[in-house]
Amino acid sequence: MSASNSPDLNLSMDGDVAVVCLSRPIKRNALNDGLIVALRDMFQNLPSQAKAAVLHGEGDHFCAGLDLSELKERDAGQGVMHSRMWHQALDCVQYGPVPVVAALHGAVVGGGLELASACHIRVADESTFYALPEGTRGIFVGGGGSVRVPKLIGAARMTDMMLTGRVYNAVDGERIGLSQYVVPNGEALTKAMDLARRIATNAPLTNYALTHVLPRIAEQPADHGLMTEAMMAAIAQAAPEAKARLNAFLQGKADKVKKP
Ligand code: 1HE
Repeated sequence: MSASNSPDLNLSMDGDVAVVCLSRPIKRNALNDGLIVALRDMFQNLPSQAKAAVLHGEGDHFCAGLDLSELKERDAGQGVMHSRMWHQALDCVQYGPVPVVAALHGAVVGGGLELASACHIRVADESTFYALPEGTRGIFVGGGGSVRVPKLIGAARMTDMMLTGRVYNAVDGERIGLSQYVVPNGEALTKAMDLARRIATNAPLTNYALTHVLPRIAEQPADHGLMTEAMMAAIAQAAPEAKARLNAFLQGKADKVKKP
């Protein structure tokens, strides 16, 4: 089902998981303006039954980043607006209604890495590689990468990637924090779906706190963060669903935490 104005972005529902697919494999899922606007609209208007989402790419690569053929002469003002359009769209992914799990394979480069960084969990298969070729193309990140990527790997590693063109493979990407999981080739989508189904069983308010409140707390000075945490904790534990889940545990009807 195409639920956006772009033929290159598709949505299907798998139970209560929204599965969003970048479907422009002939251009390695490069993100033109139409796709960026479609991503914004898609994540602003996910079906109400969605409790989690998975984002993946069709073909051999997750995403080749900005569609370089659209990088025409822009004046400074137009450049700002273009970058802000990306910010708005990727904010809709990060601060949409549900947690988003990215299933990565092949190239996750430039704006593709910026998009993956806006998701809440990243699962990479062994074919995945990460780069920020903006540094060698004479440009700069413009899709939120300078804010989100250092939060994952630190400013020093991002600086290295951009100054030297360093490419990380899947295993090293997981080691430094670009993904949280590495799986065998071809298994990223399956793993991402498993995680999303599990996430969908959480109390919606807990998922909301993790996707909307935790990143804000992380930006606050410690004493503000602790106050925000106390507020969120009180709101979450007052919800009827929290009480029901806590009672279920106390009555021996809920799963214990198991040693892995
Ligand atoms: C593209 C793009 C693109 C492929 N824009 N058309 N991103 C980059 O600098 C990465 C550029 N792409 C690549 O390095 C490679 O294409 C890949 C490693 C991703 C894949 O390689 P491969 O051998 O599988 O494919 P290909 O033959 O290079 O590309 C297939 C077609 O896709 C080809 O078009 P064709 O008409 O000749 O068939 C390519 O031109 C096209 N294609 N990538 C446009 N990115 C908000 S700021 C963000 C700034 C950035 O993201 S800068 C980094 C951009």
